[in-house]
Amino acid sequence: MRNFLSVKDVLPLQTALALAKEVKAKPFADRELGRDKTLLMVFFNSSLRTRLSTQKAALNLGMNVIVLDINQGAWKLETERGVVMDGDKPEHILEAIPVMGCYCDIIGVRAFAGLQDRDYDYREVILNQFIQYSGKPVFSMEGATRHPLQSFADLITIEEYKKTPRPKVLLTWAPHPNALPQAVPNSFAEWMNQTDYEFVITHPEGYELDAEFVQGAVVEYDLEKAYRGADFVYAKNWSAYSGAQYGKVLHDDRRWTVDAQKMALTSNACFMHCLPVRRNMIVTDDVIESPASLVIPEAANRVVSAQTVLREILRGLL
Ligand code: AN0
Ligand code: CP
Repeated sequence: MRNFLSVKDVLPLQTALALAKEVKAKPFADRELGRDKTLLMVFFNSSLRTRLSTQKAALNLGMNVIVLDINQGAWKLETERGVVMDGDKPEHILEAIPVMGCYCDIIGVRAFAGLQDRDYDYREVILNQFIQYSGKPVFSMEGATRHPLQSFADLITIEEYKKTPRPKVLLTWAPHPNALPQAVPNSFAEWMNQTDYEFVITHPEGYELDAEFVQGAVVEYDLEKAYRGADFVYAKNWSAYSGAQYGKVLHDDRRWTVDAQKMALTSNACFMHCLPVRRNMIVTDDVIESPASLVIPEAANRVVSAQTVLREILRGLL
């Protein structure tokens, strides 16, 4: 594998899951693979899990790790070509990226959607610039449109906890005070659509996702029907995708908060969320604290997804 940006880079999923199982069973089996190799993790946005789990994954593989927070201590970067740089940004990303490439063997990038310009966001300008100008393999630590390391960890978690071969997986929008990107739900849908699960998406009208990610999934606007018989309830907030509403919070309708009443409609469903989560907005205290909540094992599997991906990229460098 050269770059890891979406599910397409690890198909077929059965193979990816088998590799993840190997990594989970023997996390230190490949310590020589990463010897004298350096991972650079570049963050344009905050992170707890991605930062720690990806670093841990690299250390398990014997790699060295450097972390750069663009907004804390680095020069502010201009990202648009052709700009007369007389403002507050002392460096252009077109120099910064090849320089970063000189100091490492693999680069992980986190660059969220700005939610101002849908076309710009959905072109994944920053990730693509890293691929084009760094000279090194690049993997997404959440881009503008996808969060594939999260979705891979979600899939591993569902495989570990499912009680039927084809579980019903419900992706539900839930309220949040701020405008959040569509990357997590887009990516989750993209991965679920590669499985043979029964996959259903529910959200209030106006929060429709890009059809490229929804594909053949069932979109159910009736909350009761959506929850009924679900084996997994995967909650996430996102801002509007459609037209002029792009990036906006249309409302934060609390009827969509995941609570015990809705969970009671399911087939004893497990609760999932990528974290960080706003309690009593997205999900009530009692649901997230219940034995059905998988949020911690799900976060733990972020090491497994990152290590599986890094191992394949390192093998590609041999
Ligand atoms: C981010 C998002 O919704 O994309 C990161 C999630 C992993 N969440 C927040 O900014 C709260
Ligand atoms: N789930 C996730 O990616 O968390 P962080 O934003 O803390 O990395």
